[in-house]
Amino acid sequence: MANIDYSEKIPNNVDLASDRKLQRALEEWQPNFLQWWQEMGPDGFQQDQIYLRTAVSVDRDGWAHFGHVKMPDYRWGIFLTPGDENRLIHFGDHLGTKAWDQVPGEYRNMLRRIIVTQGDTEPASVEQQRRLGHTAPSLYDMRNLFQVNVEEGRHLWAMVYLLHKYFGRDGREEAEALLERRSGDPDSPRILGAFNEPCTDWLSFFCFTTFTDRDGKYQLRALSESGFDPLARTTEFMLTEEAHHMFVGKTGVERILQRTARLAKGGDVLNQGGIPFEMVQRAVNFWYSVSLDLFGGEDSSNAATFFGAGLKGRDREMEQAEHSGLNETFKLEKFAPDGTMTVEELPLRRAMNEVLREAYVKDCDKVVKSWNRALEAEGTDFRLTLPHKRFHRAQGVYAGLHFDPQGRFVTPDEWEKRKDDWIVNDRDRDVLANLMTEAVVKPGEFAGWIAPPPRGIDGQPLDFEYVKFHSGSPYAE
Ligand code: BYC
Ligand code: FE
Ligand code: FE
Repeated sequence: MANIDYSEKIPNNVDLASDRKLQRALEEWQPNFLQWWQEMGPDGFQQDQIYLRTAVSVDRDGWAHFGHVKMPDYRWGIFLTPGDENRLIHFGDHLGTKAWDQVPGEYRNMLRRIIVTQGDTEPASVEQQRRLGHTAPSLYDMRNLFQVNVEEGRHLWAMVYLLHKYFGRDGREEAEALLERRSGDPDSPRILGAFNEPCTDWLSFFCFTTFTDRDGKYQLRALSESGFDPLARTTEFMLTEEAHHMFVGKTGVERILQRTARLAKGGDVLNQGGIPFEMVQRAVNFWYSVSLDLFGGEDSSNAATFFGAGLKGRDREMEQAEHSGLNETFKLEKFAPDGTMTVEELPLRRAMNEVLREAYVKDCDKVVKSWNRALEAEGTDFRLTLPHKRFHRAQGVYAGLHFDPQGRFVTPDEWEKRKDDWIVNDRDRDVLANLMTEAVVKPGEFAGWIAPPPRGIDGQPLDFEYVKFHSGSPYAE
């Protein structure tokens, strides 16, 4: 069933109406979600009409419908890519056996944990971004922010559906807990590191959607290989939404670089209200490195178990030469506290986090190359680089040690001396806060620190009213 039924209270293509108990449970969760959205979703814009796209079908063409809606009226629902009844598990210990449409008892806790961890990141990102509307550089950008936010809300629905449908009472409890943890809260933080980092300026937002949402792409790809078929089908559809989030990030950073390049020709960038290249590099270094941490440890028994069990595969598992993961090893470079390096040979299964991270690194590398082409087209000499994967790590074998952006071992003293050159520092945060003090809300206008995009959304012109403010809004004319 590819089409989505919007006459239902909870839009879905999973025939929810045929399972009354599940439908009731989700309808009980719905008001709690909406309450969370009011409290922790975009602050101050809930009554405005945003030009959003909504899924109308999970088919390849035409799943998007655009129109002005108030965010709380967005039709969050449950969409799965259609299944293949004969699908087989194609990696790990159960290779060649039929994919599961129920949770296998022996993997129940593991699967729940994966789903909860995935689910936790979605509301976390909305919380991190909740005040950014007030400093949006244009209506176009404000609309993109809110589009990302409502879709992350939908990703939460996707995981909550799985918890409710397949995990009984503890699934329902986990679904409640997903609305209770808070990004950055010392007592009840979100599960993964990057999702507790403040994201209070638009340079951070664009780096986050470039690098952190891209971790989402790779984690979702690995889960879309899962032998647990409902997880594979739900993550498959989430991936189609993810593409827009990364588009927002990549083009956002690119437009900052273009603006900076143009300003640099006229003198000091900062004095002219632009964002210096070095500051962009420090933001890239920060968000890229905290996103690398999201792949977990290089040597991980969890990763080995997930792969062996057939719960989480590699990127494009079908294209791998061998699917048991038992016949190969992985060479991992390790460092002693004095900086001596040794190479350890790991069974491949234990290195699955690192294998996925490597695919991610290659993808990030392409993004940076494309930014550099944009810089070249502007006729400037500055080039961005990705820091080494050992740089500024808090998870895995490089955590607790220090490396420079080239990956060379440095002492703690050296790190202390240089870190403000390498990652966003307090001065950068002040500068950005001073540049971004208010939203630019006149259609077609853009803040001075960013270039306009080449075209609008859904074929609309740049001066389209992407956000229509309600009459009581401080932004209404
Ligand atoms: N921060 O064996 P290890 C997205 C924990 S993003 C804090 O090395 P494992 C999105 C780990 O939990 C995609 N803790 O790692 C993007 C474990 O804890 P326990 C999200 C961390 O388990 C933008 C311990 O360290 N999806 O969708 O193999 C906007 C040792 O773990 C971190 C997923 O993550 C960290 N960075 O792998 C919106 C997919 N890293 O057991 C949305 C589901 C590790 O000692 N999750 N730890 O208590 C997973 O597959 C795995 O949980 C991980 C970790 C890959 C995250
Ligand atoms: Fe997401
Ligand atoms: Fe996303």
